[in-house]
Amino acid sequence: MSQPLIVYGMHSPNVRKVVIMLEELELPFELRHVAVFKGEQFTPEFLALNPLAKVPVLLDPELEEPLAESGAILFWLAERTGKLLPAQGGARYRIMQWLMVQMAAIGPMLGQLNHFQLLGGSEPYASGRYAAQAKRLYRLLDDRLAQHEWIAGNSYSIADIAIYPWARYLEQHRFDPASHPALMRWRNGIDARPAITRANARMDADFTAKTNEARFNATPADLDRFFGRTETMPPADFSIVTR
Ligand SMILES: N[C@@H](CCC(=O)N[C@@H](CS)C(=O)NCC(=O)O)C(=O)O
Repeated sequence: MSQPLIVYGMHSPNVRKVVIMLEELELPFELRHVAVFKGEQFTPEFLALNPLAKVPVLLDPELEEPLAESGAILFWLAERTGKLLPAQGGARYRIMQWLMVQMAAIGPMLGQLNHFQLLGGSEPYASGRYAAQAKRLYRLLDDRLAQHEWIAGNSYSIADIAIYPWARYLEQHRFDPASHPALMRWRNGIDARPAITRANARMDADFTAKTNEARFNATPADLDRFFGRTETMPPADFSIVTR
């Protein structure tokens, strides 16, 4: 393959999944930073890549159009190369199950916990709710990994790659690693993979400083837009639900 793949992204767990996958597959790729804290995802140029205005987005010469959603990107790259996802059989669908758990539950719930616990949202109801969801999800992972070497069974797969960047938040989310020994065994095993070292280096070199700079230079209006805080929000009395 001559032309490198291009990944639009930032320093974030959903982007890290794709960078890890590309390093595992040893495919050549370029990274392009999107300053989401400054609203670059809402420019017409970026919306043409992903109308949902989120990173990551993959440009691959083998696809006619840009591909968004990290789970779809992992799925595509696995199918494109025939690696990290069997072509058929029960193991394939077990991997899909855990990929969906990541996309539907782990990412959204831990992402909300990041917002309300780590980024300074001050809503006790919200941070309590998402901490409870996170507790349930970290417990699910630890229990699963106590029974299986890898999340979907006997082989390292795109399900492990999808979950790993989010599982790195365990301590920041104030859960005890000692209470999650199987999760820690699995996480340490992934940490030791050469592709992870390379992916971390690429993330640090191409994204970390730029994302921090965008975040610290964001105006209050930029942050309101990024966090979806607007003056038109209904009051938090749930009346909209009953209307
Ligand atoms: N389900 C999506 C989530 C992507 C996502 O939430 N991306 C964040 C960064 S991690 C983003 O681009 N946020 C910008 C925004 O929502 O305006 C995926 O897994 O790709």
